[in-house]
Formats: sequence, structure tokens, C-alpha cells
Amino acid sequence: MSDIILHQYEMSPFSRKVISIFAHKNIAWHAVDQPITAPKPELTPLTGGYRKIPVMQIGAHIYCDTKLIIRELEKRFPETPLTPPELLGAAEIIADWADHRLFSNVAGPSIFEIGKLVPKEFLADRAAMQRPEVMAAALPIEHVKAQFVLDLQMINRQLLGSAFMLGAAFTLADAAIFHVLNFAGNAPSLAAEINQHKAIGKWLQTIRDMGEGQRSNMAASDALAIAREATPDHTPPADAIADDALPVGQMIAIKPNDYGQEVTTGEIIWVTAEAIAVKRTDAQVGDVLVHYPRLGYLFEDAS
Ligand SMILES: N[C@@H](CCC(=O)N[C@@H](CS)C(=O)NCC(=O)O)C(=O)O
Repeated sequence: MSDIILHQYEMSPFSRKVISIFAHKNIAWHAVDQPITAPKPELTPLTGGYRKIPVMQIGAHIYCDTKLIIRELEKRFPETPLTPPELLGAAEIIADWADHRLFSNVAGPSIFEIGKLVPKEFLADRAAMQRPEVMAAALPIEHVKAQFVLDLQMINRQLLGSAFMLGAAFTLADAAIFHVLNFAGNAPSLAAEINQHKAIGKWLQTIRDMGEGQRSNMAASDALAIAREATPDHTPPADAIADDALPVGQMIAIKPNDYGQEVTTGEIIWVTAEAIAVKRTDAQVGDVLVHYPRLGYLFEDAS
């Protein structure tokens, strides 16, 4: 039986990003359905607060954020590598652009157009996730759509010359742009713009045809039981560092620096230049090790 559990929901674009990696690597994994709005009482015992989707669980190890989840999959499943080392920097920069800038040009118009398909509390939940300054800076919807059209032109230019974003093979750059455009396709006016570009349509279909890896479903209660029965491994990775700002043993509060700023508090077990692992003890699941990337997260002393 596979150890990989993905806490996700069907409509979640960021889950689709990770699922395309499962497909590429043909990984066997379990899908646990989580609610599309807060509260998430069968997720937060694992994360300690973080409510974004997806979250990957392996035993009592909890991985937050797709950036980190994908790095972990690359380490654990090196047989079908995702991104060659000489393209990794470019792929990560493109992924960051897609996850934030491209996504923000898609999220507003999509939610506006698919609003009727989602429960009415969805819109209030998403509005509450935004920081006040983000809400205040909300841009006119027609402008955002026009920006999306320009984004599509850049993506298309790249795909006219190669099968995938960075050449002949699927990489992280494809996974990151794919999940956003695949989601955008739910909104009729954005789908119409995507359909203007044959190369993009063909590339989207190629990635859809890759499938989802070996997927099976799991109940959330079973995932919680797995965490409860497992003991997290505290051994630091080979690239662990000593960092005076994040000393091992200190209690630390972690939250995203963009939207959805729920806090996870735990004891630092190890840090690398790019990631951090903290230990939490939860009444439902016992000891868990929660892993975060450092890019995009704020850390505050909680001792
Ligand atoms: N930086 C995060 C972003 C994840 C994200 O924004 N996920 C969306 C769903 S696709 C989310 O959590 N929305 C709020 C929710 O599901 O409660 C990542 O890469 O994992």
C-alpha cells in the first residue's frame, strides 16, 4: 500500500498541480477529500492551523505548500526525474510566477463566473482569506481579464517552439502553468481566450492525458489514524544548517506571507536553507512533524 496521502478536493487547482507530478512519476497515492471552505476539522489536527489545499501526509510527516510537496516527491521518487538540474532555477521562477501572478489573473474572473456552481459561503470564505490591503487593491475585472490574455500570449509564444514550456519534456514549469490554465477553463470567457491558441490547447490535452498516477480514495478518519499510529522521524536531512534566526528547539509560529494566514506553532526540529520542520503534539494525532518551505512564509518567535 502506498504511503502517500494527498488532502485535496476536486476543484482545487493547486491539488491538480501535484496530481500532474503523480502522473509523471506514476506514483500510487491516496486522495482524502477535504472541505472547500474553513473550518477543516480533519485537516487542522495534522497541520496545526494551515488550511490551504493540498497538504501531503506521509505517516506522521505533514508537508504544506506545493513547492515543498513537489520537492519531497522529487527526493522520494527520483527514478522519473521531473526537472533536470540545469533547468530547475528557471522552472522554479516560472512556477512562482504561475502560482501567484498568473493565478491572480485567473482567480478573480473564474470565481466571478463559476460563482453559481459553488456554495454561497464559498465567496465569503475566500474574501475573508485575503489580507485587507489585497482586497483594497482589487482591480477591475475587465483589466484582469486583459492581463490574462497577455499572459496567454507569452505562454503560447513558448509553446509554438517546443512541446513543453522548457523543451521536449514535461517539467515543474508545465505543472505550474497547467494547473492554473486547467482551472481557468471552467470559466467560459477565459476558456474562450485559451481556445484562441491551438498550441496551448494541445499542450493542455497532453498533460490531461497523462492521467493522475495510481489514485485511490481514503477516508479522512483513516488518514488521521495513520498519523496517530506513526512516529515521525526527527533525523535532520544531510543539508540541514544551523541558523541563528531559527534555532533548533525554539517554539516558532509560521504563517503564509500572502493570503490564508492561519498559524502553525511548533518546536523547530531542523532547518535547511529552503525548508523547516517543526514538531507539534496534537490531542487527536499525537506527535507530527510539519514541514514548510521558507519561501513565502513568515516565522515569529513563539517561545
Ligand atoms: N502556496 C500554496 C497555495 C495553495 C492554495 O492557494 N490553495 C487553494 C486551493 S487550490 C486554497 O487553499 N484555497 C483555500 C482553501 O481551500 O481553503 C501552495 O502552493 O500550496
